[in-house]
Amino acid sequence: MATKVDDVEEMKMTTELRDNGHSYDATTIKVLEGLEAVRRRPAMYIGDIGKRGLHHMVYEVVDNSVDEAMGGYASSIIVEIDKDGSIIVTDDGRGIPVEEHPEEGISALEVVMTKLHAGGKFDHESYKVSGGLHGVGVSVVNALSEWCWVEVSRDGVVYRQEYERGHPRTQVTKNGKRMKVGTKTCFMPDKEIFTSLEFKFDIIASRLRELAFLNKGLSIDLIDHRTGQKVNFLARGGLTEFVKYLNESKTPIFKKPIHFSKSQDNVEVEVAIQYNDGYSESVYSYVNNIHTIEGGTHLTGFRTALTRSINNYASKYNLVKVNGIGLVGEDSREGLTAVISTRVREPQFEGQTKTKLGNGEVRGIVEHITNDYLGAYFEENPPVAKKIIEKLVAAATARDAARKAKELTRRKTALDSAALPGKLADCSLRDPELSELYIVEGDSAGGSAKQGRNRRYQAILPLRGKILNVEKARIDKVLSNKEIRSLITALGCGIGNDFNAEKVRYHKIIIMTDADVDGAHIRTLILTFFFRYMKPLVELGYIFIAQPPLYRLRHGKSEQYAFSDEEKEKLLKKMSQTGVSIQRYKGLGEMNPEQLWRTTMDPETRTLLQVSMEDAASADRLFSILMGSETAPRSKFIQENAQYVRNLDI
Ligand code: 0RA
Repeated sequence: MATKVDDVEEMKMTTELRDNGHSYDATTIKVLEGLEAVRRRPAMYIGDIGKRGLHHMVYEVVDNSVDEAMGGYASSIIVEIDKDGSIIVTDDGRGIPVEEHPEEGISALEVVMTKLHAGGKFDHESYKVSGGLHGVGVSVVNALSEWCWVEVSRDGVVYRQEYERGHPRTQVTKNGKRMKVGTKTCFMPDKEIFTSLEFKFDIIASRLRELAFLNKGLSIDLIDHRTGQKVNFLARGGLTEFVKYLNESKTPIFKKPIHFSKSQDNVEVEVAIQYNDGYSESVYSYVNNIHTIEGGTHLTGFRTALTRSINNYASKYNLVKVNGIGLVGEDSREGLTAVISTRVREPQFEGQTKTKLGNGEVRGIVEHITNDYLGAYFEENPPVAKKIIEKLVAAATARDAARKAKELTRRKTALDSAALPGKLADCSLRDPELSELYIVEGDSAGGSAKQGRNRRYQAILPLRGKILNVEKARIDKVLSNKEIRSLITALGCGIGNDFNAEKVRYHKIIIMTDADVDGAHIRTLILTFFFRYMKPLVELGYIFIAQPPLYRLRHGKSEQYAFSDEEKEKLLKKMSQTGVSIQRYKGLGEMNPEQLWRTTMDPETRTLLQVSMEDAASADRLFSILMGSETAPRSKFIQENAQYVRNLDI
């Protein structure tokens, strides 16, 4: 999420830039062969040519080493960011084969590095991913690198080959002796391709941490030679540790996560579960180490089995006594933190972002394994079972109250604009793709925004004061909060089980708060709401943060705005410094409608930060640390991340 200050900086992008990776005129698309195709249309292979795509290059190389580890051949991966900004990935696996490839007549290493989709040809047994962002093959990374080299240590010899923009620059040569085995790949992303070349330690670290949790016992080091920063990830407990990590700032209702793993019909299933005393659900599902954002058959199987096992136990021992209300799926997930990791031979990915598992057979397998295990577990651990059921009965009772509150909101939503909140100044266009909603802090700034906006496509919703902290409230309380109700009604997409992203009335939802500590807090509160209750809007990239200026510099008739202290200094130098008057904006309310439009709302001149969610698990944990009730993890987090949170009020 764009809550970290450094990420926010990185996410400065105009609409134009964002579209860059995909703006290919259909008439220019030819059938291209080999790596030239990759260089002509990089976005097709790695998603985009910005920050995200750049980091996918690292993941792609690391994934190959992880595959080797999953096969049981490697136990350590070292990722280094070198001083020059290149990446080095070293593993202790068998080494990429170097002998002549029977069909191609060249070294297998050269085939792997220079031919598209050659990656999995040697190894039918492994769980390689077909399609999607990962699994495109290391040749794609090579093609998009200014230079690249690989060293393979096998049979006591080091083999080496170098490449330039995907083409071999040397033969595969023997380069000395080494007793160790493994593969070392180094690449420098091509500045002709990427709009940004700077690797972020934190972004790479998040993915490596996730991989370490998902691959029990695999040691992954990250070393940044630019700064000397180092970290090692190793999770001997696998998903158990993942769940504990996610629950770090929450209060679990039993100590040891429930953890099991089993295979059936070539599908491996691993699950860890721990309930906490909070209200939100944090369930993360993976297929072959890929986060399935949209879920799929494995997740459905898990959910069905969880609700069934709990209900079975509860009715067997007569534990559910709330007016005959049984526990439904929604109740069984309150305060649930769980990770489901599956390994599937030929995964079919579906959905808008190709992150939804479609394989039908997986559902029954996960359901069966989960039912079997949980049934036995509850019988053997009655105190845990009772604690869970006690909590969920409370949830079911609250569900009743929530249903009433929700119906109120829904009835209003169902009506047309007559039922929209009174404070909303709607736009006249009805096409969501062209419509923008500004969520504005305070009535006075809301007033300026209403006057300054382009009313054709910009709607304004002022929110008064701080909205409810949804991290600390159950859904019934969330839904009875006036400010949140206005927001839900204005958006028109419902909430909870009725949520439907297709109904959202605006595809740009822009949070505009003051550039001070309070503003940062309100922004985080609103983001927490979106993250917990309307996550797909975040995933679809509909949530933005407006960037109001911090200073106005005036010199005679010329007027300039600065959005950071550095920018102010630069402008001061340019404007000759004498006779420049500087105004520091403390709030949006100090700008008149004209100024607000020009600096913060006019698509021609404004900068919007798009809130992205590369790493949902980390964002989840971040929100519970920032907004939850435990203070110890919060102070620890602030001490450790002082540089990132200086603008957040916590
Ligand atoms: C296929 C076969 C063998 C090794 C690998 C793939 C391999 C690929 C990568 C990519 C990064 N690190 C890797 N390590 C190993 C070995 C076949 C054999 O030795 O018999």
